Amino acid sequence: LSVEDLTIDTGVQQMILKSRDEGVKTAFDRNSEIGARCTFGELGVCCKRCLAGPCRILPGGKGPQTGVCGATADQIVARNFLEMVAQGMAPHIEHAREVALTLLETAEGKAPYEIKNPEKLINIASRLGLTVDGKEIEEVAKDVALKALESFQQQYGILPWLEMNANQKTLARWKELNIIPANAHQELTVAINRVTMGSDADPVNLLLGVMRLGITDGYAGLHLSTDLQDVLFGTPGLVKSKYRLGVIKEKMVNISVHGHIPMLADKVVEWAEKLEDEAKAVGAEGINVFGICCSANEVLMRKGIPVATNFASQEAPILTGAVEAMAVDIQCVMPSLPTVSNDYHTEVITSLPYSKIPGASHIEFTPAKADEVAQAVVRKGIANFGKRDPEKMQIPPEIVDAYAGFSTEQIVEALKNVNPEDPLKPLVDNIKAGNILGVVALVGCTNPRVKQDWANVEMAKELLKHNVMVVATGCSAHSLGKFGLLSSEGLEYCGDGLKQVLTAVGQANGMEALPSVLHMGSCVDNSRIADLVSALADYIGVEAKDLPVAGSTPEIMNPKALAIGAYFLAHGVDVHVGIMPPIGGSELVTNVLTGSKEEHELTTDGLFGGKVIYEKDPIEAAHVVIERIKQKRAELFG
Ligand code: BF8
Repeated sequence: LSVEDLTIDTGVQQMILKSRDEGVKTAFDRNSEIGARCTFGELGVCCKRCLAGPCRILPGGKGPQTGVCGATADQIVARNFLEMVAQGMAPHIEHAREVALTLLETAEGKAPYEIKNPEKLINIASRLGLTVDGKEIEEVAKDVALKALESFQQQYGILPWLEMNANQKTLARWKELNIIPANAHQELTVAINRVTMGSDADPVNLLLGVMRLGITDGYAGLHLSTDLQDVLFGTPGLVKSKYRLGVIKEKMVNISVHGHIPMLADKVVEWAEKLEDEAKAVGAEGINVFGICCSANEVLMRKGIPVATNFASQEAPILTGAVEAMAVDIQCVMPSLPTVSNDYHTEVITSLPYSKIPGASHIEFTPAKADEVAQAVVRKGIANFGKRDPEKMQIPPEIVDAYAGFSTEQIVEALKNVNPEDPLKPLVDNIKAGNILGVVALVGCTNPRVKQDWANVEMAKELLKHNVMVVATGCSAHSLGKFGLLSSEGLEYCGDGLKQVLTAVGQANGMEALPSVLHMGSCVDNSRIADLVSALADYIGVEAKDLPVAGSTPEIMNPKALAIGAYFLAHGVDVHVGIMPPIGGSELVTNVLTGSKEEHELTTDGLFGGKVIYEKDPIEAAHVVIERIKQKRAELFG
């Protein structure tokens, strides 16, 4: 395939060509080499639950239609899907647990972080029903951290963050379906238990289990992480930054942060500033920290750190020959990075004891040792500056301006400048009037199976053109940032109604206009999108399922995005996927997830109010989503 077929990012195209010249393989090459995917795997009909198998069901009714134990395609597909969603949820709940422990250690004076947002901490404590009056802020932080840790241990009742946030009507529906989680670790163990050989064999019950995991993911993973990170690192506000590989600076020590959990990334940024003189002493002009994937989002949202690229092209920064160190933590980090860096001078540094990669250096991170580890990372970068091979250096020059930092709080602040007494009114009025047709959250990944950034960008443009307000997180937001959609440049793609609203709100805030798409953060920050949707639903007096809103993940890669999708779905919010999850081998499972309530009684649409929409063409997908939005508008506003 030509590079134009692999990615629309011209800088990445240049790096793929360079890698080929230099005999280095990237994910794009490996994707072509893998070729057509295994049909059984794609359809979800391969069962590896026991040593009597693996068994696989032949599609189309030919050959064996059950495994050795008698499991049917419906049962096999449902169990595999539940397991995949559990695998997607685990990283989020572990993320949240680690942040909660960091807050606890910070409160106890054992970890070198601050409580950057005491107001948010107090607000959370009060909503959790904890006493705050007369307490030192550290004491409140400790109480909140301990309450957060109950999300992983309490045996009965409701997840604390769920109880604190959920809409009562939605909660009642979940109670009726018996899918209220009490503790995230238990949910994970139960999920694995129910899919083991000889356990849950009821496909519909298994799919209800998927929704239960989605709820767990949203409240014990996403909400908990975002809330406690805001307490520790500050709630994001409007920042201006830059995108694309051109953010790598020829004359500076370049250090990349990559992964997800912000504890190390935040400290690397801090120590890069503090150790600037040491970089100058080796002949560099300074230290330039940039990000990849969701670590990028965390430090972009709070500190305006620039972003080089997203998941599919994470090897590209190394190929520039100008990156001294890449500090990684966990999730979405390709194990190929140290192999690629063999041919360049980049030092890939892993930091967690349960996430090592052969060929990488390893500096073990704990919150207590955060300063020490971050200094070591930055000093490794400085030490590697002199090891550059000028012959191999090539930095694609393109840079694009972008705005980020649109936390729910920031959005409400911006709206307050339009209507101080009733900030949500202008937004709701414009939705009612049709200037804004609806809201779509463009979330998730890039995936070498899809031309990088293309589906994300085309989907966004088509939605904007039809006056759909777009908010974004994760690597999707990065795709949009690279192509000017996170700035007012993107207004040219917006329909008139949306353009007017974005301009009016922007001008009320001293900007030319708001960006065409609002960047709301990392993948755990999908909680922010949920908060915004809940606020709108509460304002109108309905549930999330009744609103003209949807989620879309055109270039989905990681099962984490499926867990987030299940979270949206449990709230009755449609989820568009550009790549079909492995459920096609079961008509029943496919129907439950993608069918409309009018067509089948027992669907997520019927039970929850939202469904999965599969469409790989982004323009087609935008129109399917728009039709559903129109349908929900008609039901809501008549
Ligand atoms: O959590 S969007 S490729 S980096 S999984 Fe991974 Fe997907 Fe990127 Fe962030 Ni989310």
